[in-house]
Amino acid sequence: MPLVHFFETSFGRTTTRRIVLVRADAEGLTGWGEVTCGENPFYSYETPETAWHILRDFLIPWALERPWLTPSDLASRFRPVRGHPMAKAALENALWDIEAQAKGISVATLLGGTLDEIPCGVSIGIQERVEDLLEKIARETEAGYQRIKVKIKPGWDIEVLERVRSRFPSIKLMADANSAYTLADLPRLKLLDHFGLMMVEQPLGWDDMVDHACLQKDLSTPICLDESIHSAEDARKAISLGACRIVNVKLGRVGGYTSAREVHNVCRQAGVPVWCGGMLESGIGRAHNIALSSLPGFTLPGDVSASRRYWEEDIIQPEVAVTPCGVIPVPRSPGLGYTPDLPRIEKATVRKERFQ
Ligand code: OSB
Ligand code: MG
Repeated sequence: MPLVHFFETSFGRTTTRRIVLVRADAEGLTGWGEVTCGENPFYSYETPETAWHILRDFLIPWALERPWLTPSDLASRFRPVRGHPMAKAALENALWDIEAQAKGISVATLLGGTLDEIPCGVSIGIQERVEDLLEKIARETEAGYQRIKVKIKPGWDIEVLERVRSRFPSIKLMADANSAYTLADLPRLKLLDHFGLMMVEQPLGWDDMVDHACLQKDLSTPICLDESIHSAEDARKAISLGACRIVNVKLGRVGGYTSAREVHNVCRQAGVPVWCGGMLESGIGRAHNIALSSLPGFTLPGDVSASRRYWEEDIIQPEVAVTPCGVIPVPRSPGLGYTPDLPRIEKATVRKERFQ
């Protein structure tokens, strides 16, 4: 699926998404999940090909074995596979969709979600020119989005943030470095404290907590961890080390709803706010993100935004839309609350495999 606009981070530019969807049929009901990995092993090691392999050769055969009673039981059964959280999440989440439909409730309700609407922010990638970024921030702010996240990397950071702040002195602003710095950049990173940022996301190593704890001691801007958090245990360790004051929860990165809810619970207990990140999802993954964001600890605006920011034509009906106040209402109809558009999905499909 081609993106409406390229999306660039410190690890590269994405123009077209290759998305693996999981469709599960059980007892006359159909559930959907999305593998949220990137096309290349840059954000994490997973790719559509590794996910296909892990799903086909391990997770799907295990899911077809009985008995299992709940989606969370299946998550436990997946535990012997080390890593590959995005492959696991796609299948587990499809089963939450089915379970919710079977009970006649929404996925949000099944999960224990309490929020009726979720506050939305946007993530704006690295642009060719600072003027393009300022233009985009103006547009998204006017559309009602409650906070702006900009991507930074060495060479696109302090000067860019200075321009953004001088044009938009009072917007809620944050920066995401996707691991583009090391502690050797400490003097430069300390300059981030001048911009009144809500937080800086994952400035250091993608698998690091120790250096982030070191950095947080010298930084008044809160650090938010993304890449480093894969489980509730990771969240507990990061919080106890002082490696972050905020956590970005992504369903794919933590391996599905069961784990995402545990991460949420650990953070909530510790008084650490969480928000839901994004992975340039199609409508299927986006709908799951909305359900997750209804949990009570999701108090900060996340990266879940309108379908039209990504796609000419999304693969769900209705498309995800954001109100002028910058919120998405949480659907309470059975399942995801958005209907997969089968002809659209069929049209975009290049490979299919079926298991019985
Ligand atoms: O680090 O949050 C990130 C997109 C792809 C990979 C990693 C990240 C992102 C985003 C975009 O920031 C979030 C979105 O708009 O879906
Ligand atoms: Mg991030």
